[in-house]
Amino acid sequence: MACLTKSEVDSYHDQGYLLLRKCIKLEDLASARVLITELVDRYARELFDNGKIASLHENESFDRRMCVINGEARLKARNWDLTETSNIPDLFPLILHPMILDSVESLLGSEVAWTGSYVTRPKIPQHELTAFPWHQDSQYYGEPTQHLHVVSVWIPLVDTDEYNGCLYIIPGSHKWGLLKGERGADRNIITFEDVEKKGDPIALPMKVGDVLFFTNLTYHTSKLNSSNKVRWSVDLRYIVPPDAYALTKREREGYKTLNDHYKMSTITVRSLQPENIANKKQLEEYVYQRVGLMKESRKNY
Ligand SMILES: O=C(O)CCC(=O)C(=O)O
Repeated sequence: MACLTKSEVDSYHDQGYLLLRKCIKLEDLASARVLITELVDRYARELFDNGKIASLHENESFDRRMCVINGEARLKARNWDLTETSNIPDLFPLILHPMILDSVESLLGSEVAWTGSYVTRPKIPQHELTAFPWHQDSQYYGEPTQHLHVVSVWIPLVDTDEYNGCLYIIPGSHKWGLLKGERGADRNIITFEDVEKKGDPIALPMKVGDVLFFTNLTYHTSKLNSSNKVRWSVDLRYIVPPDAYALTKREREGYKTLNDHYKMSTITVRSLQPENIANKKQLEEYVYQRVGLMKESRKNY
C-alpha cells in the first residue's frame, strides 16, 4: 500500500530525492547487521588461516572490526568485496520491508521490481576506494538507462555525518538529464562538468532508522571517511517491472542495458496481481543465480 504523502512524492519528483527520518525500526535492521557480522567473521577467518592476521579481533565492535582487521593485514578491501558476491537471505527482510516497498510503490506505482542489486558497503576509514565522486547512477548502468526511473534506496547501519562519509546530493540535478562522464583509473565515473558549480550540493547526515530515496539521475557523492570506524550502509534498487506496461523502444533498450549491468533481469516484489510476486524460494534461487554470475564477472576485474 502506497504510504508517502502527496507532498513527499511531489518533493521527490521535484528535488530528485526524499529523506525519511526515523521510518525504520532498529530491530528491522538487525538481520542486515547479522549478515555483515557473519561475513566479516568469515573474512577474518580466511585472513587468519592464511597467516595474514594473528588475531580474529572478535571483541571489536560492529563498526570497528573490519578496519582493525584490514589495518593488521595492511589490506584495503574494495566496497563490494564482502557482500556483493555472497548469498543474502538475511537481507530479504530489508529488501521486502513493507515501509520500503510502500514508499517505492508511492514513487513508481503499484508494480514494483527489485533489480537484484544489493550492496552492504563498508566505507573504510581513510580509504579512497570507498569514497565516490559525484555521479548519477545511470552513468554506471549505461546511457540507455537514463530513460528509466530506477529508485535507489540508501539505508545507513550506523549514524552518518560529514566526518564519517555521509551522502551528499545535488537537489534538482535529476532534471539535468544524463551528463557525460568517463571511468577513472579506479573505475569510478568522473563527470566532465563541474557539477558542484552547476548546482547547490547539500550534505545529508543520517541516523540509523532514516532512509534515503533518490533517482538514477540525481547527482550524489560520498567523501572520505575521516573517522576511525567503518561506515556501514545498505543500498537497494527498484524499478517498474518491464512487463507491467508497453515499453517504448528506448525504454526496452534501457531495461536491456540495466539487465546487462546487473547480470539479471528484475524480479517482481509488489504487484496488484499476487501471482506475479516472487515467493521466498524464487527470490532465493534468483539471488543464488546472481551471486554465481557476479562472481564470474568479478574475476575479470
Ligand atoms: O554508500 C556510498 O558511499 C555511496 C553510495 C552510492 O553512490 C550509491 O548507492 O549509488
